[in-house]
Amino acid sequence: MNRPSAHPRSAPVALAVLGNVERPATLTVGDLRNGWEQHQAEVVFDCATSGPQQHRFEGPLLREVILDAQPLFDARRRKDRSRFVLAVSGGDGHRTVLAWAEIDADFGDAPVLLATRLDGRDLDTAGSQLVVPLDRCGARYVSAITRVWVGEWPVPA
Ligand SMILES: Nc1nc2c(c(=O)[nH]1)N[C@H]1C(S)=C(S)[C@@H](COP(=O)(O)O)O[C@H]1N2
Ligand SMILES: [Mo]
Repeated sequence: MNRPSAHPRSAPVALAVLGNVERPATLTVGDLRNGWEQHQAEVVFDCATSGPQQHRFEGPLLREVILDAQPLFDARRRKDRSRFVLAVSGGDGHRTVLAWAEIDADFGDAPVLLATRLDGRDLDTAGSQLVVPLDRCGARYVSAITRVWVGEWPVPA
């Protein structure tokens, strides 16, 4: 299924890592490929509208990319880490959240990827896609990622 894109085909989609981080960054798919070890994932997920999908993704672990941006938690304190969330947005406005603890090696340790390849095709012009291998639903497989906000979940007033 094709989705309308806000980005011309020729302009690579870069994603911003921002929020409560020491080192915000803007990363192209090329940066994601060259800067971190590439992991592979064979996934099956179900879409409410288009049925079951099977894909092969490749890319760095979301955890490693975000750790390099230096989230402003005390890395030695698990309770501190457990308060952080990641909000992942696509260029079309679709967005979702993960708890940092889902991908933290001391908690859920989920092998969530920022894909650089999908079924053998490079995603440089399409943009990176979030890969959540343990999800049975496709909704969090956000494509054409434009930003990942990282921060502490605020205490409600
Ligand atoms: N940017 C963006 N990513 C998205 C969506 C979307 O609407 N926009 N839909 C999600 C949903 S609901 C599903 S099931 C999968 C669909 O993946 P497919 O396009 O390979 O079928 O993409 C997910 N990623
Ligand atoms: Mo879906």
